[in-house]
Formats: sequence, C-alpha cells, structure tokens
Amino acid sequence: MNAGKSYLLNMLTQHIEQEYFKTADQRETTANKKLETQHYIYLDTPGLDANTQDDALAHQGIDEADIVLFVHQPQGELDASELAFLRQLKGRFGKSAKHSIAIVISKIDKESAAKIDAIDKEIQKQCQEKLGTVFTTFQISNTRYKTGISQQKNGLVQASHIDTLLQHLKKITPKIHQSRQNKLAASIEILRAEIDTLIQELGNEKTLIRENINEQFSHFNTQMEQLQAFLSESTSNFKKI
Ligand SMILES: Nc1nc2c(ncn2[C@@H]2O[C@H](COP(=O)(O)OP(=O)(O)OP(=O)(O)O)[C@@H](O)[C@H]2O)c(=O)[nH]1
Ligand SMILES: [Mg+2]
Repeated sequence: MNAGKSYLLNMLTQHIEQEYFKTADQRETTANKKLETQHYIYLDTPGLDANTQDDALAHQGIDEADIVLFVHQPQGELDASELAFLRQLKGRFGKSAKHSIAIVISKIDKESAAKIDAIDKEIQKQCQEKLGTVFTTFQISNTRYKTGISQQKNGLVQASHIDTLLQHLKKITPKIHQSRQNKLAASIEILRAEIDTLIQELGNEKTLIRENINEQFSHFNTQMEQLQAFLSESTSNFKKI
C-alpha cells in the first residue's frame, strides 16, 4: 500500500505530466485498472493488507499477469505478510517464478544509497533463506524519472533506474510464452494438491462415520449375536427332540 505502484506504471507508460493511474499519498487504488499499449497490457492493483477485497483484487490481477512487479517501499526489509505473498506468488508461477517476478524497491530518493543497498541485500537474503529463490531487484525512483524527463535532466533519468526496468521487461518478454505454460502447469499442480487434500479429508470423514455407526450399533449387534446363539442352541435342542 502506498508503495508507488501506480506512479511507477505511469512512468513506465510515459504518463509523465498527466497521470493515467491515479496516485495519492494515502490508500488510493481500490480497483484493478488496465492500460493497453503496443506491446503490453499494464495492470494496476490495490495494495496489500488494507482489506480482504483489495487483497482479492490483487490476487485476481496476478492470475492474469505474465510478469509481476512487486513494489516495496524501503522502510525496511520485507515484512512477514510480504514474504507470505511472495511465497504464494512463487507457487503460482512455478518454474518461471524467477523470471516472471521482480522486486521493485521504490522511492530510493528518500534514503541514502548505502541504506537502499543494505535493504536490497537483506531482501535478497530473505528471499533466498525463506523462499529458496532470489528474485531480480530494481532500485527505482519515480520522482527522479518524472523530473528528469520533464526538465530534460539525463542524470536524474539515469539515477531513477526506470529505463533499466524497462530494458528488463523487454529482455524477459520472449520468455512469456514459456512462462504461461509453466504457470498453467503450476496451477494444475495446486489443484491436484487441493483435490488430494479433499480426498484425504473425505476418507477421514468416512472412517469417522463408520466408527460412529459401529459404536451406535454395538448394543444392537451384541443383542443380535445373543439372539443368534440362542436360536442355534434352540435349533440343536429341537433336533435332539
Ligand atoms: N519520494 C517519492 N515518492 C513517491 C515515489 N513514487 C511514489 N511516490 C509517492 O508515494 C505516494 C503513493 O504513490 P502511489 O503510486 O499512489 O502508490 P500505490 O502503491 O499505487 O498506492 P495504493 O494504490 O494506495 O496501494 C504518492 O504520494 C506518490 O507521490 C518515488 O519514487 N519517490
Ligand atoms: Mg495505486
């Protein structure tokens, strides 16, 4: 939330003076919003952890996405909920997770380069240790890019690293076809695991019901056994007569 996602999409789509994706210094995006350009469809989502509806919309966006730019503002390293979200993302992209997900550290103009580098390293360490994957990270500044473009200050544009991110998108675009297949395979795996769990749960329930029935009928069964014993004894007595 408030990490600079909408601002970033404006910069990536060259909406420098007039924004297309609305930005604000508070929770702003509450619906998924798309922009189709020549090569890409950009999709802005609400931020995480504001409420369940926003989270659901973000997940819906991820279902549609070939590439995810996960924007983190550098108040520190990844928190527990961001890590949990990245873990889910990784599962959904399967074998292509490493190429399809990038972590964007935003607002680097607000901190010293040394602090940003330290956060970047820490994030990579967290991803390696907790998720078993190191995602590509980008340190960006939307505001530097905006000022750099509108005032033609090339140094600022370079220091924003937005062009580096655009180059990265171009580089991974040819891998999208493969990534879609891997994503599909991953979702089939997830479904299969869910079905296995359901089957297991049904089996457990069946055993429980069977045990319950046996317990409830145990008195009746004993009575029946006694009746059967009595009958066979009576029959043998009868034969003797
Ligand atoms: N200093 C600085 N501020 C930024 C940068 N990017 C965004 N902001 C500011 O951060 C605030 C949030 O930006 P948004 O782009 O609306 O953030 P968001 O992630 O889309 O927020 P939600 O839609 O609410 O989840 C705005 O006030 C932006 O002006 C940046 O690179 N540097
Ligand atoms: Mg937004």
